[in-house]
Amino acid sequence: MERTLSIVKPDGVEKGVLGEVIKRFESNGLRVIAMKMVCMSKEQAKGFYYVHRERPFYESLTDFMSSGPAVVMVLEGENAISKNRELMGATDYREAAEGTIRKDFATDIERNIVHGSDGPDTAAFEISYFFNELEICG
Ligand code: IDP
Ligand code: MG
Repeated sequence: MERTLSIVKPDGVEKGVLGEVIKRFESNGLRVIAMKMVCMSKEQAKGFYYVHRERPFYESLTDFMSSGPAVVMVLEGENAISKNRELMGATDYREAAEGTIRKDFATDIERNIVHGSDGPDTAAFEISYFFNELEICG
């Protein structure tokens, strides 16, 4: 069993695809073991995406992530990290495989509906960024 952090980003909440995204997780062996809606400040978004601080899109990305409500979740399942990445699709929706969340709902490389941890270390950091142990029902 593995855990990963998922975020339905502000564009996903705005577009009303929250339920559809969760449905895809649940029907593909990923269980939601923690969930809440958050309105990140610019500073909180910058802390979350600190790894990207040198990238040209850092300012714009953190403006976007702090622009409205997002839903953060801990998903648990077998190979949860790679399974979630597979369901999400490529970062750029134009390169995402058919049937993936980004292919189906994203219309912009930055506003791409979902976030998912990319490895065990980032999953541990990202889960602890939003949740304490009491909030995780694993
Ligand atoms: P990922 O979300 O698929 O793991 P990362 O490379 O970790 O992709 O990038 C984090 C986020 O930054 C992306 O999900 C997207 O919102 C944004 N992003 C990545 N590359 C670009 C870009 O070239 N232009 C604008 N935004 C980008
Ligand atoms: Mg990433």
